[in-house]
Amino acid sequence: MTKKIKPYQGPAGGWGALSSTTRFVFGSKQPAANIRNLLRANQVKGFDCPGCAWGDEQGKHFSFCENGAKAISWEATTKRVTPAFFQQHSLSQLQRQSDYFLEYQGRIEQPMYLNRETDHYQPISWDDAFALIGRHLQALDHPDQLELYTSGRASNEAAYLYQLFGRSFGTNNFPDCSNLCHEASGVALTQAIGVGKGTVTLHDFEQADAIFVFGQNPGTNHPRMLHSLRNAARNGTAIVSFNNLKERGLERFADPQSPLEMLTPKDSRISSHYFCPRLGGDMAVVRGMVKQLLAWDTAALAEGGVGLFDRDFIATHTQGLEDYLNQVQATSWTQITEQSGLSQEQISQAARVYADASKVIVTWAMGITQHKHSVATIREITNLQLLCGQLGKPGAGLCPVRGHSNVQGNRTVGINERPSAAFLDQMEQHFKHPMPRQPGHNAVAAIQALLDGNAKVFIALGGNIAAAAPDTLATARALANCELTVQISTKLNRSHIMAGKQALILPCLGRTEQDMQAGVSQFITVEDSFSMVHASEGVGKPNSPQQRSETAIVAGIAHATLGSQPVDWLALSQDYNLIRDHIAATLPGFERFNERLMQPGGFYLGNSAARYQWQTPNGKANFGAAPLPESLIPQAITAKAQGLLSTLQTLRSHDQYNTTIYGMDDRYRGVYGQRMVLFMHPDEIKRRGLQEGDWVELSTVWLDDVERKVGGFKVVAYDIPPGDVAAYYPETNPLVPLHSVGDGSDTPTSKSIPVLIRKQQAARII
Ligand SMILES: Nc1nc2c(c(=O)[nH]1)N[C@H]1C(S)=C(S)[C@@H](COP(=O)(O)OP(=O)(O)OC[C@H]3O[C@@H](n4cnc5c(=O)[nH]c(N)nc54)[C@H](O)[C@@H]3O)O[C@H]1N2
Ligand SMILES: Nc1nc2c(c(=O)[nH]1)N[C@H]1C(S)=C(S)[C@@H](COP(=O)(O)OP(=O)(O)OC[C@H]3O[C@@H](n4cnc5c(=O)[nH]c(N)nc54)[C@H](O)[C@@H]3O)O[C@H]1N2
Ligand SMILES: [Mo]
Repeated sequence: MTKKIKPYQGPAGGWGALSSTTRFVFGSKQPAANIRNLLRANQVKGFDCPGCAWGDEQGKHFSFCENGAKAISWEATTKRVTPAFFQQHSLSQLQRQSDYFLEYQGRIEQPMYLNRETDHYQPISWDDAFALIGRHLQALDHPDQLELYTSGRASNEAAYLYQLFGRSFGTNNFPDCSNLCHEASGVALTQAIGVGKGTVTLHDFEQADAIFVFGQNPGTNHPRMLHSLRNAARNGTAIVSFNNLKERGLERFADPQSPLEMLTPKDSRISSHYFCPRLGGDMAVVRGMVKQLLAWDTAALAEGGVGLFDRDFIATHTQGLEDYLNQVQATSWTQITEQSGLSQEQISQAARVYADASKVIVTWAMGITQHKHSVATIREITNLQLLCGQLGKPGAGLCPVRGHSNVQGNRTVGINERPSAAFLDQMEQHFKHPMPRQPGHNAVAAIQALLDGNAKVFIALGGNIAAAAPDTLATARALANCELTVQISTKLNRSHIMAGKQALILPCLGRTEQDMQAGVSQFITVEDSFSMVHASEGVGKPNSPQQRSETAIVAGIAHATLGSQPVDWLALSQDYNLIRDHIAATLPGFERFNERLMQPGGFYLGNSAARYQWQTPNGKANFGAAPLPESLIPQAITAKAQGLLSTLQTLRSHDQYNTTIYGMDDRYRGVYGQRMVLFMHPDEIKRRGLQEGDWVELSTVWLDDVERKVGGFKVVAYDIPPGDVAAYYPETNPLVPLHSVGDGSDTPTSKSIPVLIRKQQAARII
């Protein structure tokens, strides 16, 4: 593997994407199976691509992208992690291997139990594994000593059964990947508009006059979104991007599925305007836009015009305008420009585009949600949209672009540590079983509970908490403290290695594989970012006859723990229609669930805010009137730092899916054959007496005295605001303090970590 840095010149997509897709699909041992799989991705009959949560365009013959192809081919490998593999590799040996090595070994073949005496995983039967879990859970002093983690790939059916199991057992401890991801969006939108989801549908993207994209890298993480953006750009829609980095996918894109575009990539522009604010500067950007709009509105009114704001909408639907506008007036341009890193002129330019558009969509992702003031930032974005009535009409609205393909569905069906009383009442009535009322643990609280010894058993329905969670060393200690850790997984990962005193790996089927129960092929359902619920049915032959569906595994655990209370778990796992009937009986919007799934493309769950029904305590859409944060990095930290502080964002490369590393390239950022790089502005490199290519170590400055340090990063000069730096996740997770979290969301602040950078003599991983 050659390591090099070579800036990328072409559009996103294009020949690079085509050749990478081809390499992935044909380079594996089973190209025919990969092609068959890809042709069934995101089709009416077929499976939902496990890549991302972007919506499906109906009627398209191909509906996958380069990174979807990677996700599908990666899952559909013929390679297997067998008992012989575990005999060869002790746990201590596996601990020294990279994340790439672990996942690359293939699919886990059969259930495995960690024998601490031999330091090796060894086979265990399904029945014995379930019985072991049942014994542990029955021995707990309190149901809240159990933590039930979920990653957003789980189906609605598996997730529903999982939450029913947890609640029937007596706990609301449902930490999940959302807590590390879009939690702030859910919190802010629920406060403001009464529903924690986006208000737009895919169709709205065709009708918008302007689309504002904040803190998101769709070229890598939601490549199918580029089709929507490209089509919109061609139709004259203004696309205004705010990103700390110049991401190629937001600049230019050529559709690898269009021969014409590939040969004549003339009109590949995506963004009409591209601004690079400082990390965490977006709240100030939006505040500035509103300040400018307010000035224009006031001037227009003074001249006898109608003004810019939608006064009818505001009067009928909202509360809190006056406090908010007072807050806007009290915010100075000096503070706005300092905090955002953009000039007043740049912000006014963005405001002009906004004012000129009659229909505006705002989208965002992790660049917005993983900061201390993320909830306030999303409230600010919502304020902007409310002021101009940009919600609930075609071509306008709010669009948090979700991560995992079914993360939104998991939440909808009850993976929530703070369920509503109405949901619990309904569950209680339907299942005639008491449901716990005390709030449960989110991801950070669960890790803390494990550290404190207040929780003892950790079960994970997918994901890789050991690598995905912040403060890697603390998380490792938390997992090691467990009496039992259980990982329901497709592939080997860090969480199997950073295990509890006793540990199980339970291998499951993936989304792409056929799931036979009682002789009948089952389908599952998922919900995308646009609240579309649809069926997904795997087509591939399972990689091993020993792997079971997630639903069957959850049912097995529940049966071993609770017998047949309050439902016959095993019967439900034999026929997923029965689970959907329970969903229909307990969740609003799922009436006649099985029947409505028969519509091609599924059905729209609806969004109350898009219908102007505000499910907030005061029955209105609410403006938020938070001041800008005093400073982006807490002053106590700046005071404590002895040296030149930088703000680090931790982000994804083009060749990874969260903690799954497919390869060592990040093509659009010009990085090849390596991941241990630190992107820095050339002036910053100089200011620190460094040079490109130097090796550095990073250490976090935080309020406690814990040393958080990683080393072996190579300095790469990059177009990034001075003072901000960027490096890949999960290598940098040891730097994120467990309790450095978003206000009101508890999401780790993975996009703004105060760090010191020191030169190292040679590359050395600490
Ligand atoms: N191929 C692939 N697809 C994926 C994933 C994957 O890992 N690989 N992950 C899935 C998941 S779970 C998720 S949540 C999504 C993640 O999708 P993204 O949110 O696109 O993921 P990140 O790589 O974290 O990128 C954050 C982007 O925000 C920018 N940014 C960071 N901080 C700021 C800021 O303060 N302000 C502004 N304006 N910009 C900022 C960064 O430069 C970067 O472009 O993708 C999903 N899809
Ligand atoms: N520093 C930093 N940390 C972050 C982030 C960041 O930007 N920076 N992003 C955060 C975000 S947005 C998220 S969503 C989390 C992700 O956190 P997780 O969802 O916990 O992690 P993933 O890497 O997506 O999980 C990958 C593992 O899932 C298993 N898997 C894959 N497919 C399936 C399946 O179909 N079923 C089951 N049961 N298992 C399967 C495989 O074993 C694989 O190893 O990470 C968060 N952590
Ligand atoms: Mo995510």
